[in-house]
Amino acid sequence: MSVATDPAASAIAKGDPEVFAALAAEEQRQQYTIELIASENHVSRAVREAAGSVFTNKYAEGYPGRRYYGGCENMDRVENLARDRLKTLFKAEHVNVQPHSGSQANAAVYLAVLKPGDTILSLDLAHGGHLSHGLKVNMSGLLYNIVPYGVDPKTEQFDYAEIRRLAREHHPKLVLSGASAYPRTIDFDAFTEIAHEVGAVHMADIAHIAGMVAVGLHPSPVPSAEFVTSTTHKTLRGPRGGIILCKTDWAKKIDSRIFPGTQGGPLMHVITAKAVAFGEALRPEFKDYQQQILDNARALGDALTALGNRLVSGGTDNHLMLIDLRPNYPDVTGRDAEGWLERAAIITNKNMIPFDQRKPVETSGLRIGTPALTTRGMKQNEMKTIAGWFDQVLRSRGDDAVIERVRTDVRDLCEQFPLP
Ligand code: DSN
Repeated sequence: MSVATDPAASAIAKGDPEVFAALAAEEQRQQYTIELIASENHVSRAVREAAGSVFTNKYAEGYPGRRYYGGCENMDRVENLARDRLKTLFKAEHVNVQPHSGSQANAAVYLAVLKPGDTILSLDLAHGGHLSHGLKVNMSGLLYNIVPYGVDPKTEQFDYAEIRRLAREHHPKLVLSGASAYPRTIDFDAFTEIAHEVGAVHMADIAHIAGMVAVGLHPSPVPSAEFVTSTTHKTLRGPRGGIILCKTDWAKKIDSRIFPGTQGGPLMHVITAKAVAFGEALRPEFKDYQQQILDNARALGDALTALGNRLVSGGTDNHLMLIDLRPNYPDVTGRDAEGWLERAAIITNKNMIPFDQRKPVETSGLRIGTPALTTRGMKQNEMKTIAGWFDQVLRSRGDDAVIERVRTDVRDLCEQFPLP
């Protein structure tokens, strides 16, 4: 059994066989599946070591130099390293590395800027937005008045004139840019201009594209936006978690909205892993990695298009694409496609496409992306092969024999590209 965790050396294997069985099975699953979920990645051994380290044992409420517990000398060291590296990476004035997640980071910005009932202008979830940007049953939608913008029906891209019109009409206090399913370059400067024109602040959530922004392969919102939030585990390839970057004027307020505003003790083992990941992202190889993500996305998109697929907005500028299943596979829903592909060891997620007529549990689209496969060392040739398998599974409408054959081929390919 080729699992990364050696059973002979594993304390879990010795003391808790039930949990070890799940862990070993997950390592096998990750090794032998093609991970196309655009928001997932495989972190380095160093990041995993940090996330599983003794830093998990410690309370360190507060910030470096101002803690509410004794024994925090090494907590300060590692949090300062994470902060300094993150500031360098994004050329930010102030950073906070304590948010437990992207949603926590977003909540802290809302609480710093807004009062309940204030208006946020943000991307509609059905057009590629995120639940923490205003879903009715999320704290963002429960506490604030959400005015959604969508994409243009023809281009399926942002129409900045329309976003400006909405801002002038509704006078938001916060204009939110950023998305979880938008395949095109975002003009963050245009969002800042729109926000400032109506006296609002601009918050950019770059969770998906943070890796590309860090290396200059996507325009950065950091110079113009008051706030930039992100997760650390997508293209940035760190541990699961969140971060906030902001202008110096907002530093004190933001820090206080994280602790004690919305969180207690920081997850110091995760902050340690963030420090390691930011260190990795500062190395020149990280830019090569981001470029390869983009090259792979382009190759995958081109291969799928050559097979007759329609990509929302006609293509991709970043790491992800949205496939409109309707033209090539009539009557196949995103839910069907996700399920059949999973049986063939190709992992994707169903996703609404703009103006989707189907329900969110069904959908007419699939979202796929290349960060995880690129980490394993796959390149353009593998993307072409994967596009072919994708098409065979969907065209066969989940035929058992086709799925079995593709599953075997996927296993052979994965064998050649071990996890980090
Ligand atoms: N759930 C993430 C995604 O898949 O895009 C966003 O938080």
